[in-house]
Amino acid sequence: MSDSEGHSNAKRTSPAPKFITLDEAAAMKTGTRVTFVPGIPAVYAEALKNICYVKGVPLIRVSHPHMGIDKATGNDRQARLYELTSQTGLPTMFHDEERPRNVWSEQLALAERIGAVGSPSLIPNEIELRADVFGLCSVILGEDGMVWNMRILIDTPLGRKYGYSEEASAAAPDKVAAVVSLVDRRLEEQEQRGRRYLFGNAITAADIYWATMSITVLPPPLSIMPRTRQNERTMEYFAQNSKIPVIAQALSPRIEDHQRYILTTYCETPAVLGGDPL
Ligand SMILES: N[C@@H](CCC(=O)N[C@@H](CS)C(=O)NCC(=O)O)C(=O)O
Repeated sequence: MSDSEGHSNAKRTSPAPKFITLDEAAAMKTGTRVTFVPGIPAVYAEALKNICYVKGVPLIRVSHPHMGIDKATGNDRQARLYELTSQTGLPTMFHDEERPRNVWSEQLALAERIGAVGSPSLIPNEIELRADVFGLCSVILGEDGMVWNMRILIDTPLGRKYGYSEEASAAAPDKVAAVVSLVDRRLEEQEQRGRRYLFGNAITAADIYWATMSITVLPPPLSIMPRTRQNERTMEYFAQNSKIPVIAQALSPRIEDHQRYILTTYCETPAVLGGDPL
């Protein structure tokens, strides 16, 4: 889709979506089922939801089990997810009777394949552009990338899963800022050509992933990302990240404009999170 073409982000989802259980999702033989934590914009899940929205893929939401031990039973709360998928990452995606997918690149490829006829192509056919899109997505979503380093800014159980240590945490702000600056340079080059997208003259997966992941360092207004009882602390954490000096310095009006443009034009806004809206 070119700059000049309009795009509707008309609401299709109930503000109080239903979440089915993991067992219900696993038993289904048709449909696209994705795990979420109700009320929380966990960014990989949020990004996949946005990718599927752009592709016109209707999602069935599934409750992702929390990390840790269930106090009542003493069992690992994610044991069933592990049994089904040999991993515990959020989001896990089931489609029809295919194998579950839990890595963003595989989830993207699936969404591209099952997307509605006429939906934007998020993976460019042109091979150089495709390499550019996956290259940028890798430093945003991959190991030791922007989100990975955002997670180890502070010491949490999730951060420990991703190698939190005092040294790794001290290096993280520079690594996050380096990706923000890279995106800013890209947007500047595109701006000089009169383009609003990260690559070429049309939306790609890189725009959707970046606009969504950037909320971890640049929280959008409530009209885009509403507050829920479950996400208040997460959003405060994201707001704190935006004030870390090296990150604050890298964030530019261009980054903000792009985030707002992509989220309000292509994704469902206000984001539909479930949980308990405030
Ligand atoms: N596995 C995903 C990334 C998703 C991810 O890192 N999810 C985190 C939450 S932000 C998670 O669930 N980590 C815990 C786990 O994998 O058990 C990918 O590579 O695309």
